[in-house]
Formats: sequence, C-alpha cells, structure tokens
Amino acid sequence: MTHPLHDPPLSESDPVIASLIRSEDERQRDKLRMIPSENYASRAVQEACGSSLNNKYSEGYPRKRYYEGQQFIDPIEEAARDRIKALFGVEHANVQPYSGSPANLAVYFAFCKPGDTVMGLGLPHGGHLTHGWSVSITGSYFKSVAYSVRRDDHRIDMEEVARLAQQHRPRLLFCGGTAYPRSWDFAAFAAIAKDVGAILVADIAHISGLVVGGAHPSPVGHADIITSTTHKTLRGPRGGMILCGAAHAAAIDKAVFPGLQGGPHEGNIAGIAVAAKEAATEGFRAYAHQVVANAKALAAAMTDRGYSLVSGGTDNHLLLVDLTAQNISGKKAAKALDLAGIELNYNSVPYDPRKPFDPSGVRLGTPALTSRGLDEKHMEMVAGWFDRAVKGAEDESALAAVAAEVKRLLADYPAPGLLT
Ligand code: DSN
Repeated sequence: MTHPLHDPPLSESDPVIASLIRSEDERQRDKLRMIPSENYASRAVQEACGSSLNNKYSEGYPRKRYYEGQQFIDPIEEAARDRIKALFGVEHANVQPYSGSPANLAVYFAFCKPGDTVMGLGLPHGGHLTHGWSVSITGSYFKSVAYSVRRDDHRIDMEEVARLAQQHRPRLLFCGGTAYPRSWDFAAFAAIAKDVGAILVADIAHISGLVVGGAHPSPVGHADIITSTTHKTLRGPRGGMILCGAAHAAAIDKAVFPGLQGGPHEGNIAGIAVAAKEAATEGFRAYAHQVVANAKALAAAMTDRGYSLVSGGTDNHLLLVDLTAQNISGKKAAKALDLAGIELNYNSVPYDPRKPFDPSGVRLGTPALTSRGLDEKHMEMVAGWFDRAVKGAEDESALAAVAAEVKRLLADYPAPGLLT
C-alpha cells in the first residue's frame, strides 16, 4: 500500500484530470463567455471552496450540530449568514442549500403539501423548471399554473397573473426567471399575492448581484421568501440560499435540514462568506451597473445589425435573440458561435414554433465579460463578431478568424480566478 503521507499534487497523482482542468482554464481564458448564468469567481472564493472544509460534516446549524469538531465551522457559517443578511438587508439567511433548485424545493417543503397549487412564469416564457414546470418534480407533485409574457411586447402580463391568481388561489406565487430580459415589478407581485393569500417567492438567482449592487430593484420588503444561487451575477461559489423575515426563519431552516438535505457543504459556505464580503464593496456596485450598461450597449449594437431581441432590448444582464429572420436555428447558431469563441446557449423564445432542443433563439449575457473589465466600447466589437459568426456559420475558417480576434482582445483582460 502507498504510504499515507505520499500526497502528490493532482498533476502527479492524476495527470488526466489535471490536464483536463488546465484545458478548461484555458478555454475559460480564451473565450468570450456569454452564458448569462455563468461568471468568474475570484481566486479568494475558489481558495475558500477548495480547502480542508471539504473534509468536515456539520449537520445542523451553528451551535446546534449533530457532530463534534465545529470550532471553526460555526464561525464560518455564521459569517456567511451575517454577511448575506447585511448585504441584502434581511432578518434571516439560510446558506446551506446546495444550489438554486434545492433552495426552491425547500420552500415547497416548508409551506406546501403535495397537490397544493403553485404559480410561476412558464419555462418557455423565461421561467425556471422549479417554478412548477411539468417535467420537474414541482410540476408533478404540485398543481401548477403558468403565467406568460404577452405576445406583442414579451412583457409579463400582470393582468393575467392577477386573473390566474384569483382563479386558482396558489399557495406559492413565484416571480423570477432565467430568460426574462426585463425588470421584475416585485411590488405588483406582492399586491397580487396579498390579495389571494399566497406566499410570494422571489427567485433572484440570475439577478442577485444586480440587486445588491443597486442595478435592479430589490424584492426585500415585497417578497415573503427570496431564493437565489450564489454563483451567477453574485460571483460566488456554486451554492444556494434562502432569505426571509424572522417569522419564516424556523420553517425554512427545518425544511432545508433535516427536511431536504444532509450535511452542508461548508467549503462552499466559506466561499459564500468571501463572495458576500466582495459584493459589499463599491467596486462590486460599479460592476453590477457595468453589467447592465454593457447589456444595453450590446442590445443597441445587435439591433443596429438587424437582430430581433425578445421584448426589444434588456433592463438587466441578458439578451434573448430571435434568429428567425436570419434563417438559422438557435442551436446551429450557438454551435457556430462557440467555434468563433463566443460561448452562449440556444434558447426558446416566447411562443416559439420550434422545439426546445432546436429552438429559434440564443440567450447571452454580460456578467462574465464584465468581470474581466470589458465595457461599452467593446460591445460594438462583440456584436460585430456575433454577426460575422452567424453569417459565416458554414465557414469554418471565418469562424476561426473570429475566434482568433476574440482571443487577442481577451489577452488584455485577465479573468478573475484564472490569474495564476
Ligand atoms: N441553469 C440556469 C441558467 O442557465 O439559467 C438556471 O438554473
């Protein structure tokens, strides 16, 4: 048997995996990463996640654990909770959910019985699977009602939300989404929820960084429960969280543990603490505003080139482009753009006549490229590259030429977390 103290670095112990990670580092360095739910976590966040904390079990909550040895784990989780509470201005934060979907599931478990009615924005209109969509457990175990965006301007139809809420009287009303380029009117949702006695859940996974940076209105004071991931615009580690007032704290904590999860991932919780400290700075505020300014500049440059944007533009970090007029499917365009060094995802557009696995649109956003320091002046270039890649989708050498230009620009804008 190998001596237990023989503890070589990854490059020696598993060169295959080490080399794949190095290649992924390079890919993230050389490409314009425009999947709107992705970002670059800082080196400090990544260090906190990849530490001895991975070795520890800590079922329970600070000062109420089922395992010994929590002398350093408790203050770490307390710091994460306190910093998140201060950042968002809420009374209670649970930072244990493994990601956004478990965070949402814990909310169901806290407040619903199977068969209860829930309401959320339909997935094809920009909602999330866990807001009651049919293929998700939330659409199977609960009676779910979907609201939509209007056909003409692609904005949420608040009259429809009010009418459906009156008709179905949901236990949970979700607001928030993954492909909605416009601001959420949390006050209007709160009024509807109050009218029908629903619990309003704001899922701000995509926009939580914009909210704390003051670049999107906050749901605090409107929503009963707020859920989020921690790795999107917030720039933290993979993780989730649930925020609420003191009145719901016990129900939420009980639903997360022991209701849904076992041992929390304290390495990631340490990463959340570090990210919350970073997000409380003036620099992060400027970042959040720049994300939106970049998205707006990109929307204008894309529109100038004849692209049709869902809802006509954006208020946040993302754009949804309908490629019907360009006569290319979203999937074909996404694959060509990837070869051209622009990474995004194909996506349904509202009322899409095509199937979700080969839809009419692509979704792209500015959080990651803004983390590298790109600003409005670069968005004209990005739109130009996008256009060349879509028009040259069949021409491999044209796509490679764009990829080389992308890489040249990015060489001057190092990515956080990949500097070494
Ligand atoms: N996968 C996330 C996104 O890309 O928006 C949502 O969960």
